[in-house]
Amino acid sequence: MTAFELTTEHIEQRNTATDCARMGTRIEEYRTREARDNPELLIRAEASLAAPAGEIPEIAAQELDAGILGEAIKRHGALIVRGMFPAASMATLRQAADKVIDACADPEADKTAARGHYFNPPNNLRSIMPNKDRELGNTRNFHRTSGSAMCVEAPSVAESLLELYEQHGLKELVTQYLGEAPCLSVKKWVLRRSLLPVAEAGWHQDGAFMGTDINTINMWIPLNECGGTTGAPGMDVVPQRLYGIASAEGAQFEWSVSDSHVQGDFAGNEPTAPVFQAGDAFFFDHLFLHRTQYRTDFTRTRYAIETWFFGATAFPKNQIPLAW
Ligand SMILES: O=C(O)CCC(=O)C(=O)O
Repeated sequence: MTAFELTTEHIEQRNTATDCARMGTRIEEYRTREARDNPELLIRAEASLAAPAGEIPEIAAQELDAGILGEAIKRHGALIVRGMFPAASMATLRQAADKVIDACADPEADKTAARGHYFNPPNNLRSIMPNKDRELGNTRNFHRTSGSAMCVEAPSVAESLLELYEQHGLKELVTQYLGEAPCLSVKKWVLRRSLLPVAEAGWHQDGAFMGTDINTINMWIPLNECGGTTGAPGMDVVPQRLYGIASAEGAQFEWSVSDSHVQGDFAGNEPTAPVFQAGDAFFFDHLFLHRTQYRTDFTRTRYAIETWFFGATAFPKNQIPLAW
């Protein structure tokens, strides 16, 4: 792996017009593309893969390769990679997340003069949404009230992230894991800054709203220490490979799973809340059951970046794929 560091200077020296045009092109490349019918799925129920209970495997960044990632995802649904990204890059990204999330909450941000490295959404963001203004407005509103923002709102930050990922071998890793080139997603590439107090979020599998005829891997990067009893929300997870979407019976949303179902139905794989450090990477797929960690005594904000990668021919169109 490389010693590449992402700095604020690096982001702010970028050409905002070029980055914006490039992000627009990445989105445009998938406008008329459809996923293949009946793609060969990476995850299929196989009795021989039944995993030992209760653990999410952890490795150091130097140990990571596509074989280890594939094995962990197939058997456990998830993998924690310790020390994937350097601390200084994570500090840069915390500052960038503050600026992007604040800009997205600012009603004046869309005025041309206020656009820049931390807010400069491509023009085709509205037209790429199936329900145009209504969908873009609802999506932005959801993020505004959740303390998050889509990376594509700030193409210079998004392009810097792609560079960071590439420098750390992610493009090759994800390509090998998916068995084809990856794409990313307008809707599921997100900067997050938790709001305090943390609201009780629904347990969910992303496949409940993405669909399941897809090949995916999410890389969730905490930008500061969180989880366990650190005082900042990490993730609550069910440490078990699932092969389908769990029942939404009794849950708040049709895509979520009730807490009593989660607490009662996974004997030997009870929910757990791992401790994460800035720069760890938490990989999981669309069948993995999780939620924002919930406790009533959080005192610290948590920053994170969620990046979903999909197979270039096995993607959920409703998440608005974009080319890498
Ligand atoms: O950051 C969080 O708390 C939630 C992230 C999440 O649900 C995801 O990455 O799918």
